[in-house]
Amino acid sequence: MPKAMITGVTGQDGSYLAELLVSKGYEVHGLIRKASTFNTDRIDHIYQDPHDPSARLFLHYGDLSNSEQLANLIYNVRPDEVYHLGALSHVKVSFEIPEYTGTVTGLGTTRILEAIRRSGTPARFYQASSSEMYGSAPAPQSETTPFEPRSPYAIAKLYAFWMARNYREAYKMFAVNGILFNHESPRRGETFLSRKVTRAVARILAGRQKKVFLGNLEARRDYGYAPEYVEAMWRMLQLDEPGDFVLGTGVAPTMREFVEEAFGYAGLDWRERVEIDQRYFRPTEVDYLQADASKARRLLDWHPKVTYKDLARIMVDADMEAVGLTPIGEGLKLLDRHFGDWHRWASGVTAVIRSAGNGVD
Ligand code: NAP
Ligand code: G4F
Repeated sequence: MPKAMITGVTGQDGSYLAELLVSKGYEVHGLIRKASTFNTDRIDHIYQDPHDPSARLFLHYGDLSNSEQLANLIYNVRPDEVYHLGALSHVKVSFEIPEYTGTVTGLGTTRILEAIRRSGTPARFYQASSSEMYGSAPAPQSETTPFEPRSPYAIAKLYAFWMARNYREAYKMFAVNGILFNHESPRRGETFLSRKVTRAVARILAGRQKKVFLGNLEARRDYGYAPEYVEAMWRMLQLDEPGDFVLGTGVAPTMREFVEEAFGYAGLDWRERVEIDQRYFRPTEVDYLQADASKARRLLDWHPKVTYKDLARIMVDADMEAVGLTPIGEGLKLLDRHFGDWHRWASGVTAVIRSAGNGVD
């Protein structure tokens, strides 16, 4: 049975990836942080008591800021594949805690790479690189576009990108960079734009909230559906040779267009419900991210199906269900049509959203 280790297993992508790998017959080991509140909501539905012989997901406490724990874990588990998804992933927050961002999002990658190297395990390594690294580089961006990062987060990710490349070249490690453009889902954290908006739509419909405060709505993001992206992460580690891959849909709406779509789907006029608040603007913004994912189409046979309009419907439906409303239903039909069972997340997502409580913005 192949063994995988996932850092960031409690996050959006980590939870979908854990599901995918368990469904493919992997034994999955996830790194989780010790918190005083429950932080495993997104994976509770696939977690079983480790004493159960059919258990396939095992969780280990650790932190990306501590190399000793990481080294022990990799030495003891000896995974075949390591998916390094853990990071401080919020761009706006990275401006507020730039040093911590460097330690976790940047140096965290070095700690894992070094733990693999020193353990002598021939593990394949996936680095969660980001389209944010392109910053102000003109769109569309591909694997050959020079990076022009515009945030502490992007700069930390760029350092990590080059560390993965360096270990590939220096130590012949099978290390890949997935340069992923924005991918969203009902499991997206509540403070990212897409989820903040779809959650607000549902809560407005339920009478729990009157309006939502947002920042710059003129930036463009290439929006895809997260489960499709984790499938491509796995494909990257099955290749004969390691490489770097851009993943995105090639379609980049403004955030205003996404807001319009989500509110419009629910029959609401967004102009009556959205207020612009300077607090949510960034000191430096990334204006235009649009993927040229032709390499992934060619070498990974990767063809994402979900558009940003579909995404608005899927996420509004899920958030409506979470607040106890009957979903409008187009999003659920889209998932059925495109994917069938795996992406229906019947047990998982609803529970996650229900337990998410009020959150913050
Ligand atoms: P996410 O939902 O924010 O998940 C981040 C994960 O990292 C969580 O499990 C979090 O744990 C964990 N983490 C944070 N700090 C940690 C620390 N000090 N030690 C150990 N674990 C820590 O992010 P995501 O959207 O799934 O993204 C996954 C990865 O892809 C991230 O590296 C992100 O930067 C990158 N990425 C994301 C996108 C996107 O559009 N989603 C695009 C490009 C790249 P807690 O649950 O305890 O907070
Ligand atoms: O949803 P966002 O915070 O995502 P952002 O900054 O694009 O970063 C995400 O995608 C990256 C890939 O390019 C990942 F690497 C990163 O980890 C993360 O997953 O913001 C999207 C856009 C920005 O232009 C932001 O300025 O929406 C704008 N925005 C407007 N109002 C807002 C808000 N963003 C947030 N989070 N909250 C607002 O109220």
